[in-house]
Amino acid sequence: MEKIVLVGAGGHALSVIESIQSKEEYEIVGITDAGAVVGKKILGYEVIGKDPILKSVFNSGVMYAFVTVGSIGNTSLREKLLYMLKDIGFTLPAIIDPSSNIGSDVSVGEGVFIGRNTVVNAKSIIGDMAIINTGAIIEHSCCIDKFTHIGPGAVICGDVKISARTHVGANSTVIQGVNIGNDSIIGAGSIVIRDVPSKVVAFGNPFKVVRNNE
Ligand code: JB3
Repeated sequence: MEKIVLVGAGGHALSVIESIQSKEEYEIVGITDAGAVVGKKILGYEVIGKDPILKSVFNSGVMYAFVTVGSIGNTSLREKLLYMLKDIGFTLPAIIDPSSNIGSDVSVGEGVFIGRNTVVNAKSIIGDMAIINTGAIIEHSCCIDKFTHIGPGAVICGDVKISARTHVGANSTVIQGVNIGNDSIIGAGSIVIRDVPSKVVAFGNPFKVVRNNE
């Protein structure tokens, strides 16, 4: 097994750790966190310190790292942590839960998390650092751009394009062929039946744009 260090010891880490544990691919050597007490255990794995220790973790031979801080509408911390880890030299793999069902000719970028009981159908592209959370469905030929988070149970129908850093809330449905712009937030339980511009907050059935997300 390859050694991996996790960055962030909150709620999202719980989801990712369970997926890593379900496969014999990576051995977790510890978790860095900005606030948690060193020595605290998260599902059996120790908080080993704050991010400045990551250089020494890399120098000790750990080549893999994963950002286990999530995002709900603001991806700036995940972006900052990705660039910090790459500067040190870490490789960020995709963590794909073994219960997920991934179709043919699907492309998955670096640092992506695909959680439990998800489906990603043929010819979809999942961009770097995207989160496809528990039970989400990404139908065929979708493009989910970098840092975008598809929340638990969301259904993204075929040929949908969702641009960078957008958040689609839990249990939302996006019908086929729709384009959603970058840096937008679709509230939980929304029904998206036409294109959504960039940098807006929208929710409802059918959704309405309620404000800018600048
Ligand atoms: O909804 C679902 C299924 N998951 C949510 C996920 C997507 O987002 C989850 O329920 C949470 O609401 C949220 O999880 P996340 O991002 O882990 O948030 P939280 O539980 O608040 O934990 C964030 C952790 O990151 C805290 O322990 C912080 O101390 C830590 N943190 C903040 N800044 C940091 C940094 N850790 C490191 N290593 N470096 C930082 O710069």
